[in-house]
Amino acid sequence: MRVLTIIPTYNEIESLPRTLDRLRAVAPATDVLVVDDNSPDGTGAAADTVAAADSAVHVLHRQGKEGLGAAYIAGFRWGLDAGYDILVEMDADGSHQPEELQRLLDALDRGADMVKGSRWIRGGKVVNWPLHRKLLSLGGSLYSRILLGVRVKDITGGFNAFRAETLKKIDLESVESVGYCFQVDLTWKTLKAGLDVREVPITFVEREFGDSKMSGGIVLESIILVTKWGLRSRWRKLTGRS
Ligand SMILES: Nc1nc2c(ncn2[C@@H]2O[C@H](COP(=O)(O)OP(=O)(O)OP(=O)(O)O)[C@@H](O)[C@H]2O)c(=O)[nH]1
Ligand SMILES: [Mg+2]
Repeated sequence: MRVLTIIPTYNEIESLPRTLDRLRAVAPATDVLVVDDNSPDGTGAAADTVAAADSAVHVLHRQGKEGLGAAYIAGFRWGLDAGYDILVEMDADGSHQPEELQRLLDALDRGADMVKGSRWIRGGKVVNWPLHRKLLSLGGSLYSRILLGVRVKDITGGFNAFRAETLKKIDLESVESVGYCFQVDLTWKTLKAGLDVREVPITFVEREFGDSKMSGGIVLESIILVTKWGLRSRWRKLTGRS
């Protein structure tokens, strides 16, 4: 099985080299694709330096900042075209532990179509997050769970592994979200396709370096889109349309 871990970056000059070092050390058989949106701090060039010395590391340079969702879609297309069997999403900022990647891959091995690293199931943890971030994440997950009628506990989580077939079955073109709502969008599309989404516990660690890209606009996007998807799905059920 060929595995590609996709890492989107925007101004992660301090975090990215550390994350790449850890990932290459614990998962040497896994290839990596950094998707950089022309970071002003030179993250793209730093990624190129690593890639020049390590043939398992690749870099996709994009013109400008278009959001996490667009970066991942470009990364998925690159990975599917290159024939990878498994595609993984991982943040550059050290919040997702490369040492826990195998846990996600093992769950795919056991038959899941998509595996989510989960902070909010037994065994999952969050380290160094202030109360308001915990509440925002828990609240966002709870709201999505109720509106969409799904059981996934950490639907906004961004440490995810997919079989290539899963990504081919969901319509990536119709992904409409830009911020972290993208993760809800992908999970929702996978569930709607009738596929098997499982959660495994992870330890999520607050970034040590650089700035979060989380904003009020990203939260608002999430509330609007999740409400729209939830109401649309209920309406379709009521009116008998699929
Ligand atoms: N290519 C690209 N990467 C992005 C963009 N926005 C965020 N990222 C990356 O996506 C990952 C997650 O972004 P974060 O800023 O950590 O957002 P977050 O994890 O939702 O928020 P925090 O919990 O505050 O860290 C990081 O590796 C970012 O560098 C973007 O517009 N383009
Ligand atoms: Mg982060």
